[in-house]
Amino acid sequence: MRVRMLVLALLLAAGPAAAGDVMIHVGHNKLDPAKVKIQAGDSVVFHNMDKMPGGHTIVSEDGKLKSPPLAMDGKWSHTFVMPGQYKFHIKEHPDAKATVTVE
Ligand SMILES: [Cu+2]
Repeated sequence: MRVRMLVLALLLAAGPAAAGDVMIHVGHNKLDPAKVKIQAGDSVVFHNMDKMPGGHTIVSEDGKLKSPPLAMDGKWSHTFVMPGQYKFHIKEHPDAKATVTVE
């Protein structure tokens, strides 16, 4: 009984990583996956996997969204409330692009 409650407490402590959230891995010249589809209200987490002097910065094509510079293992999360297509690239690697489709 006591063990079961502990397990439940640990599950709750794992936090509100909502079911619809997706992760995009950030690397040198790479956003992976390059295309993700989510529902309005879901979040996308950009997770930097590579060490880069000055960090990796995620920017939207229209310039409206911008992460802080992400150090190695740094994460940036954005919640998308409006349906649409959002294109991103890595500031330091402009050819590394990703598209977030919000339904
Ligand atoms: Cu890099």
